[in-house]
Amino acid sequence: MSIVTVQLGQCGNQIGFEVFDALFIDSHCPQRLSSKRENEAYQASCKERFFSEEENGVPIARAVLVDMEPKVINQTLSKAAQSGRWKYGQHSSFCQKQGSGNNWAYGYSVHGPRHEESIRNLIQKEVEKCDSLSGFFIIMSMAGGTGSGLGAFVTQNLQDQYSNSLKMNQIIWPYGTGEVIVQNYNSVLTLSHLYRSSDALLVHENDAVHKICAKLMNIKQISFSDINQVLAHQLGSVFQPTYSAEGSFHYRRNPLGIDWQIRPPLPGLPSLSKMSLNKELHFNTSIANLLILRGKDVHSADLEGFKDPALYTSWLEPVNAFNVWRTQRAFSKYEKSAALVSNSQFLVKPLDMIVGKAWNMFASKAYVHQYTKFGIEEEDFLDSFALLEQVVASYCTL
Ligand SMILES: Nc1nc2c(ncn2[C@@H]2O[C@H](COP(=O)(O)OP(=O)(O)OP(=O)(O)O)[C@@H](O)[C@H]2O)c(=O)[nH]1
Ligand SMILES: [Mg+2]
Repeated sequence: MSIVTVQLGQCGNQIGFEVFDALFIDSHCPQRLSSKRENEAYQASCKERFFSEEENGVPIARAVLVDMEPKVINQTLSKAAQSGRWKYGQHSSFCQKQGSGNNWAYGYSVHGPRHEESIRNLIQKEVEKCDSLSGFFIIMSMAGGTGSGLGAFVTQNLQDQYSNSLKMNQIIWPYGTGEVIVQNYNSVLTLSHLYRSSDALLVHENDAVHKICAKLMNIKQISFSDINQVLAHQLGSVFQPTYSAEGSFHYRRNPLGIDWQIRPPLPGLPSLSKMSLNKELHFNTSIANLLILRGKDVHSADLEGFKDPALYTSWLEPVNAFNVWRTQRAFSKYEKSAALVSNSQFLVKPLDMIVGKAWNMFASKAYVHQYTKFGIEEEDFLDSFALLEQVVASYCTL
C-alpha cells in the first residue's frame, strides 16, 4: 500500500522534506534488536509506502510539491537531490511566480480553480505509479495564504475524485504571537473547509514544538529546520510499519486506526459564547488515544494509566478508545520511543482563542474586503464561525 504526499506552501514543503528524510534515514538504520531479514522487510515496507521506483539507484519520493513562489520549491528539490539518499521526481512540482500575500481567499478562490487541472494531473501521475493506493497525506500550514487556501481547495478536489481513499491533513497551528496579521481568518477558513473534506486532521502547534526545542533539546537559536525535524520524527515514528506476530511488517488500513468522527452537539445545547465562559476545562477528556511504542522494553511498559475509563467519553468502550501499537524495531537512532496520537479536548482552548480573535476582527470588518474581493463572502465567514463553534461545543461536552 502506498501513500501520495502533497506538500503545499512554504511550511508544507519544508516539513515534507524533513518527513521523507526522517523516514528514509530510519528505514536504513540497522537495528540491533531486529534480525537482518526483519531489517530488510522493514526497509521494503517503508519504500513501498513512501518511495517509488529508483532513478539511477536513488529512490523517488511519492510526492507532489505545490507553491506559488519558486524559492522554497527550488530549495526543497535541491536539498533532497543533494542528500544523495533520495530525491523528488523530475516532474513532481508545480509553482508559479505569484504568491498570495498571505491571503487565504487568493489561494482558495484564485490559485485553486486556475491551477486545478495542472495539480490534478500531477497527483494523478503519482497515483498511477502506486500498485495499491492507501491514501493521501497533505501537509500545509493553516495560517498562510497559498498552502492553506490552495491546500483546502486541493483536499476538496481529492475528496471528490478519490472519495474512497483516506485523506489525512497535517496542519501547523501558527504561533500565538503570530507573524501573519490575518492568521486567525486564514486558520478559521482552513479548519472549517478541511473539517468537511478531510478524514483526519493531524495538528501540531508551533508554540508546543518550539518549547520542545528550547526546553528539552536546549537549542538556543531555534529555526524552522529544528522545529521541522522534531515534527518529522514524531510523524515518522507514527507512520512506519509495525511488526506483526506472524513475522512480517504491515500497516493498519487506517494509518491512525482511531475514530475521528465528532458527533454533533446535542439539541438545545447552550451557545458557545455562554458555554466557553461558563465551563472551565479541568480535565482533558479523550475520544480515543493511540500509543505507539518502539524499541526496547515495549512489552514491559506500564500502560495502566492510559486505560482508565475516566479519561474517555462514554461513546466508545474503553477497550476501543485506547489502542497501542508496539514494535521492537526502534525508530531511527533512538533506543526507545513513544508517540501519542490523541483525539481529545487538548485543542479546545487554542481553537476557541483563534475563533474568538477572528470573530473580533470580523465584527469590526477589519481586512474582510481583502477576502470578499476574491470571492470569499461574509456568509462564508459566518458559516465557518458557526461550524467551528459547533466543534468547540461538541468537544466541551465530551
Ligand atoms: N513548523 C513550521 N511552520 C512554518 C514553516 N514555514 C512557515 N510556517 C508557519 O506557517 C505559517 C505561514 O504559512 P506559510 O507556509 O509560510 O505560507 P504559504 O503557504 O507559503 O502561503 P503564503 O502566505 O502565500 O506565502 C506561519 O504560521 C508560520 O509559523 C516551517 O517550515 N515549519
Ligand atoms: Mg509562501
